[in-house]
Amino acid sequence: MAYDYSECIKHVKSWVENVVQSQYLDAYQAKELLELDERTPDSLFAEDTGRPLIVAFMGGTGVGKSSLLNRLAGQDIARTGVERPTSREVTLYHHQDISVQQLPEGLPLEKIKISTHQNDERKNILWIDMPDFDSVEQANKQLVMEWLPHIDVLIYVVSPERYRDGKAWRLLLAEGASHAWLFVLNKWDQGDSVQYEDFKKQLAEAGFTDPKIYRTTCFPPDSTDEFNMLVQHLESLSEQQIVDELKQRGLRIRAKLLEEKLTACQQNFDTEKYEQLTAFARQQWKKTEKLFAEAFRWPVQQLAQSYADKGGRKPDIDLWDSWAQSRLNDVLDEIAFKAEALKIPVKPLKTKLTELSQQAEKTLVTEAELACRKALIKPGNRIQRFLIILMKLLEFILPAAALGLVGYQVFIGYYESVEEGNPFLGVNFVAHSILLILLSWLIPFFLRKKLQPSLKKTAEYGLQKGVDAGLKKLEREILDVLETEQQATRQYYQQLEEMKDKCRNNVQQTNKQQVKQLNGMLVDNQ
Ligand SMILES: Nc1nc2c(ncn2[C@@H]2O[C@H](COP(=O)(O)OP(=O)(O)O)[C@@H](O)[C@H]2O)c(=O)[nH]1
Ligand SMILES: [Mg+2]
Repeated sequence: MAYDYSECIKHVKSWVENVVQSQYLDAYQAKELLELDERTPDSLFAEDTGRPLIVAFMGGTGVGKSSLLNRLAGQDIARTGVERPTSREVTLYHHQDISVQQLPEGLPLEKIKISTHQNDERKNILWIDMPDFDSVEQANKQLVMEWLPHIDVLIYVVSPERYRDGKAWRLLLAEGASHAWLFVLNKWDQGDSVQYEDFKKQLAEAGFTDPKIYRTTCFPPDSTDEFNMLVQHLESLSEQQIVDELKQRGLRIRAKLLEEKLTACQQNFDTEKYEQLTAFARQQWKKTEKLFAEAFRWPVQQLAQSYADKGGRKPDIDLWDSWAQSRLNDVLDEIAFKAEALKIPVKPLKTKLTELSQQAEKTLVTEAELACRKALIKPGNRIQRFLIILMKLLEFILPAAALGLVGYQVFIGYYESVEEGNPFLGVNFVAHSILLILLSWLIPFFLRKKLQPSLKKTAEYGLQKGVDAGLKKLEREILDVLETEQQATRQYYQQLEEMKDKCRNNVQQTNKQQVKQLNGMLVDNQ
């Protein structure tokens, strides 16, 4: 499967930009990923098939890079030190059939000089003479850095007196593993074998165990030097197979770097920290809830009294005051501070907690009012309500039973007085009957009145219940915010994992046989 590295990088970058925008990453954390390089040697060409090997001369001022290219071309295509103390331009030298369609972005065209040739034997190599890397001009360094990702083989040119030049040497150490390298010890007419051996030793320390060093003399030209061997070596590398292998190697290195950076980025999305934050939030809320429960007792009583005074209509007293708002903000701030200490993305969390804080009064007051209304409609608790209904029934049943009993006695008394001639019911009976009927009604009536809660008590009971429910709801909302944040974090972590997988799966594995021809040119065998 073709590995489209630049597509992958573009995808990563647009992902990072989105995450930065949604504030789950800050600019500093995103820097590494945003600075990823999309450039490859292939990106110089529009077509993906059959490109030349891209070879560049690199090194300090005056070591003879331009002279080497001119010697190769058989004509003066690059300016040498005689004309200009430092080269400020890049010279491209390639076959006329090759076209570099996509020059590095942002490079001024006047900084590029292109010379073409018609030698078909050298069709597969594109040569680049880089500007002097160690010159005082910052722009030169920038030019080299812009070109570097597009190069397959770097020819590190030194002279006997400057073979471990400062800036260029540091670049070799930094970029060593990312390219294939050949070395030229130019101005060999001024050199000796001690310098050659020492240079070799320095390269071994830099990671090149068996470096390919070519000793050349360009001025005056010496046809017996190793220049032709250098050219032959490069020509042998220009077979499509090797170019492809170099290309794959470059991609593997880039993919590995990308994977490392994606892994490093995953550290910003640690979901386990949310468990700690949630535990902390619960603990803090417990304290706040206790404080609120005590603090709301007084306004609840006041409010209940007002309800009673207004005969159950809604009074103009606020349950939620600035004190309550401040306490809530305090606990939310503490949660945000903790998140910051745990290195959890705090900005989106703060935004959500602020929204919650702005809605808190409404949440609590709505719950309190609702519960109060319910209580006013259905006063008292269940047992009270049951007993009240029972008393209401007894108020009817007991007097009815007493009446029945009295009626029966009247009927029996009348019958017996007629049958047996007994005297009829007396005044005593009448007084007792009235008392019985009265008491059978009065007792349940009195008990019902006693059981019936007052308007104030009913309102207070409802409001208290509502405040408790409101506080529980606020706690739920806080925990919901944390859960949402945890989910978002988990999602970002997984997206990074998917990007890593994609990048890993698309890279072809090393073909050791092909790498053999690159022996001595690579720092490691990636
Ligand atoms: N003695 C000697 N001088 C050389 C040799 N190669 C190049 N030069 C001179 O070194 C100077 C700098 O060469 P140039 O190619 O411009 O170096 P660049 O800055 O690396 O491109 C010029 O004056 C060349 O004539 C060489 O092999 N031997
Ligand atoms: Mg030059």
